[in-house]
This record gives sequence, C-alpha cells and structure tokens, in this order.
Amino acid sequence: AATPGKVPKVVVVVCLLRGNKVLLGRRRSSLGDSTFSLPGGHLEFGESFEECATREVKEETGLDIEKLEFLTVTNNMFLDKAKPYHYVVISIRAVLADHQQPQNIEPDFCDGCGWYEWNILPKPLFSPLEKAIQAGFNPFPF
Ligand code: 8DG
Ligand code: MG
Ligand code: MG
Repeated sequence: AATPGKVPKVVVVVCLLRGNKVLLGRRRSSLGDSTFSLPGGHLEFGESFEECATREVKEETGLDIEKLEFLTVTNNMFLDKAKPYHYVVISIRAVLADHQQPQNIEPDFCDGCGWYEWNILPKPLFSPLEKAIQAGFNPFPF
C-alpha cells in the first residue's frame, strides 16, 4: 500500500573481500545500533552503483577498492519502527586495490571496522545482513 510522503531509498553496500575474510563495521545508528554491517550508503543522484560503492568505502574506511562486481539486490524493510525505512540495497563485491589498512573515518557512525572470516562472523549482525545470509547469500566467488 502506498504510504503518503514515504519513498524507498537506494543504497549500495560492499562485500570487501580479502582471502576468506570480509570487512564489517559496528554500526552507531538508530537503525541497528551496535550490530555489524557492510560498508555502504545512499546512492547519489547521477551515480553508478560502482561509483557509489567506491565513494562510500573511501568515505567510511579510507580504502581504495577494485574489481567491482554486482552480486545481488535485496528489498530491506524496517516497517515496525516509529520512523519506518525501506531500502533497495544493491550488493557489490570488491577487493582491495593494494595492501591498505582500514581507518575509522566516521567514528560517530561506526565503532570501527575489521576483517572477519566468513565462517566465524561476529554477532549480532545487522538484521538484513543476517537474514540474507540465512537465505543463502554468500559473496565469495569460490
Ligand atoms: P550516507 O549518508 O553515507 O549515504 O549513508 P550512511 O550514513 O553511510 O548510511 P548507512 O546506514 O550505512 O546505510 C544506509 C541504509 O542502508 C541503512 O540505514 C540501512 C540500509 N542497509 C541495509 N543493509 C545494510 C548493510 O549491510 N550495510 C549498510 N551500511 N547499510 C545497510 O539494509
Ligand atoms: Mg554507511
Ligand atoms: Mg556513508
């Protein structure tokens, strides 16, 4: 049903892979506070998915990424909130452009990020990421 004044937003998130590890940050946000999620953010007007992925990862971690590939799209809704959200989330896979260490550039929004083995992911994961993984999502090409 159409909700007056509400529109879905487009978000790009990045599965940045290094060996069998993925980069996750601990959120500081009213949505999913203290949970682990992928770097990413809102698609800006006129941007390609790859440009958005590259920009958001750089803004949030200082890292330069390459070999970007489209993975999947998910429809993530948080409707049972005082302020409901609806995101169309484009997931992109990427690797580091060279040997670099992540920095926490937005400490107000993230407690820091680190590399986690896919088989030993930290808890709690951000709910839409947890759901996707339960449904079989796996960003690794092998
Ligand atoms: P921006 O202002 O930089 O564009 O956005 P941001 O401040 O970086 O926003 P964000 O919270 O990182 O991402 C926007 C929304 O995307 C977030 O509130 C909920 C949705 N989202 C998901 N899954 C994921 C995910 O795994 N990682 C991130 N970062 N956002 C996600 O539904
Ligand atoms: Mg973000
Ligand atoms: Mg951002």
